[in-house]
Amino acid sequence: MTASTTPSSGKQIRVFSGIQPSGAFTLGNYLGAIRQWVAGLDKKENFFCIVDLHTITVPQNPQDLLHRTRKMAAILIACGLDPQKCTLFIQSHVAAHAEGCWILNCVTPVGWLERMTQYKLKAQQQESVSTGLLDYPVLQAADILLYDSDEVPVGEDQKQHVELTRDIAQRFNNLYGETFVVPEPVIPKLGARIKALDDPTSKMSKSKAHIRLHAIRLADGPDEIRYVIKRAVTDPGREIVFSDAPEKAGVNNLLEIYELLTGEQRDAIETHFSGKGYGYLKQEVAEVVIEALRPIRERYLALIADPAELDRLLATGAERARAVADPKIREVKRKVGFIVTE
Ligand code: ATP
Ligand code: LTN
Repeated sequence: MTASTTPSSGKQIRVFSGIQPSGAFTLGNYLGAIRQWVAGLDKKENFFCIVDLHTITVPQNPQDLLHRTRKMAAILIACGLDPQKCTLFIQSHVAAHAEGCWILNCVTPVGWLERMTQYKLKAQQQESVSTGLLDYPVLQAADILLYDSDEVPVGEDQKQHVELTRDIAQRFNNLYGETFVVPEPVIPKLGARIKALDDPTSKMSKSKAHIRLHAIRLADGPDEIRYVIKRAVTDPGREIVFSDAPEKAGVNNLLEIYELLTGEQRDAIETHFSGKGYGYLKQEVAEVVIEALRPIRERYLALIADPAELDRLLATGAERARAVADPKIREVKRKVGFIVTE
């Protein structure tokens, strides 16, 4: 495998992405994000962060958060993020993220944050909106910019935050001189938005994965997967075709999952299901999902059984992340006029 390099500097392309330990990892996270992360492992220099600081922007139970953070690490490794080939770490283990966020806050107009779609959506769902929830995209900008990241692979829903990161980087560079690489969002053409099984008009979401019929969770066993897919919302029609029509969203979602996991062409898939009923489609999709998740689930169960080893892997990841983020935050502090002693 040849390494990918940037045209301007010839250095290896650096990739950064993050995921919240906000619930049970879903098939949407896997197909929309993690598969792409794994695919880039041998070609680029990769940093992947479990963003616990982002997660507390909405209320969390501390014990649950702790377990979910370890589980997230185990699942990411089980999906193929080999800690030998990438830097996998927990955001709160690298203090520069919070420090960077503060400094970037001071160059970010509040109006930019009030416009963010995710903020508006999540704020509506809260009784009381924390300052952290509004500030969420600035912390995300700090994550990305501290590593001089060239590419940020994310699902469609995060494009606006990466664009805001670009605006913040450019503003800082204009105010204080060239400091940050302006990153590009990288969004998969397929799988960017896997829909909820209980409501195909909305996205499948980790934080709603406790609702049984909402999502496939990556650690689900075969019986649960069959149960949930069998009850996926479809439409009263019969046609099994890829379609953008709103009423076909449920069938289209199942077909996209099938397409992503089998790698078959769309016309071949439509021929395969032609004349068949939705019951048959659901059975077939369930079997494909079960087979795809089986090895991931087995690796996950082995990893989660050894929390001390997981913590060791994460400590090594944090050390490697600090080796990049700490010199960068010192550069940023010097630029804004702070006395930097080390
Ligand atoms: P939450 O429900 O807490 O917002 P989430 O499931 O949306 O969680 P995130 O941690 O916000 O997950 O995102 C992790 C990655 O997974 C991001 O790159 C995001 O774009 C991607 N992703 C999340 N949901 C989907 C989905 N339904 N389809 C495709 N990609 C998704
Ligand atoms: N907001 C993102 C998670 C996230 C992230 C990042 C993604 C936090 N920091 C940096 C990419 C780069 C989400 O909810 N998916």
